[in-house]
Amino acid sequence: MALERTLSIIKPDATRRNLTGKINARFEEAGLRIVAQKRVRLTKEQAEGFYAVHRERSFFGELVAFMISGPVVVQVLEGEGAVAKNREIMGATNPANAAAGTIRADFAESIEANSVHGSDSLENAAIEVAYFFSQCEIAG
Ligand code: RTP
Ligand code: MG
Repeated sequence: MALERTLSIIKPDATRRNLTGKINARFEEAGLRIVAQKRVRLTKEQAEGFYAVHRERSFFGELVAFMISGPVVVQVLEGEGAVAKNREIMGATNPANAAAGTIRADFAESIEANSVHGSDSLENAAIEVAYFFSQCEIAG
């Protein structure tokens, strides 16, 4: 399997509950390396741009409001098959459907406040990493 990079976001529900370290430990235990990381407050425009694929969905306004409701930690995870591996350890979008032992099963509050984002394909990972990080901010 190839070495990949994927974009991860620790969402406001998780930063509010001080879960950054616990979530980062899950990544590291799974063999993913945090090669870039910053804690930021997204602007409305940044959140809308990031989730633009969902702009026609009924939950778009609420999703954007949630993502700007507190600080987030945006990060680049690197590892063998990092995109799929991260999706696996995150668990399903709705924590009620997330497999036992996944981040969302253990930490998410709801389908919206579900603690983490992870890129869903290698192609989107490259776009999402570039949305938040320049090359010189990533140290692999
Ligand atoms: P993400 O993009 O954040 O990694 O999550 P995902 O792929 O598992 O889910 P996606 O379908 O891309 O949805 C993006 C985020 O929108 C919120 N959501 N709310 N109220 C709802 O029915 C609903 N559905 C989705 C969640 O925060 C989800 O992660
Ligand atoms: Mg998604």
